[in-house]
Amino acid sequence: MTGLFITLEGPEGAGKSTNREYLAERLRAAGIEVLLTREPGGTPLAERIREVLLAPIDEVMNPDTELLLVFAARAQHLAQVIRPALARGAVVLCDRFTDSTYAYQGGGRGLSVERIAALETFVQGDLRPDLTLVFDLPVEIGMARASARGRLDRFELEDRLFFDAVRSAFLARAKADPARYLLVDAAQPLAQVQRALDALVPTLLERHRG
Ligand code: T5A
Repeated sequence: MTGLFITLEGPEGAGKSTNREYLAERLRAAGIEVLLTREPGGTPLAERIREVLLAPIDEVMNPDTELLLVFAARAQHLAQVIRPALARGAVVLCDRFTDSTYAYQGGGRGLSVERIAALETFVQGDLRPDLTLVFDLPVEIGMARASARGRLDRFELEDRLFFDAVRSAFLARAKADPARYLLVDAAQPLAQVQRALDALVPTLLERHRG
């Protein structure tokens, strides 16, 4: 039995966490085991790496260091949580995954796609998400939502150019592979976003069964 691996992606404040919970409730109502998790993080050790990645520090983190930390956390998360859950047939809903690496370390930091792709293959083998929901919204709306929460993390302190590049990278990836990506207009009121997710549930149940 193999499960279904669904990732939720997009810039800060796009509603990934909110909608991950919503989608999980809908799928659980159909009697399916749903595992909710997130990156960076998802295991105690990977959560410690997350703290290193997100905490603002005086030292500039080298982009390669950042890239390796992200993939170190991912290797742990895959081994401890994601692969076992998929093997027992669960639906895994993961808040951010490797598309965030292409968007933040690739688009934002300017690291090459080839370098990221090499680590993706090294860490994941041939595992890729079955479906990726990209929650898209203008940078200023996302930042306003994130700022309303209070203290900003190391990424949220980046400038507008960084977040424009992040958004463009997500959009380019979604456009290049419409079979795997579904673009969600996350600037709409939450009720409308959730109606779009409701419409997706029968397809997800079908794919999980099939
Ligand atoms: N990172 C991560 C990398 O650089 N490389 C990687 O490979 C990976 C995996 C993680 C950081 O790590 C970086 C990227 C990130 O900067 P995070 O905390 O996991 O950080 O991610 P954030 O995007 O910062 O999390 P947020 O909580 O800001 O965003 P969400 O989850 O998209 O948004 P959510 O659901 O918490 O909603 C934010 C607020 O908006 C409201 C919600 O109620 C909430 O108050 N909201 C809406 N309001 C109006 N209309 C809607 N449609 C709304 N949807 C949500």
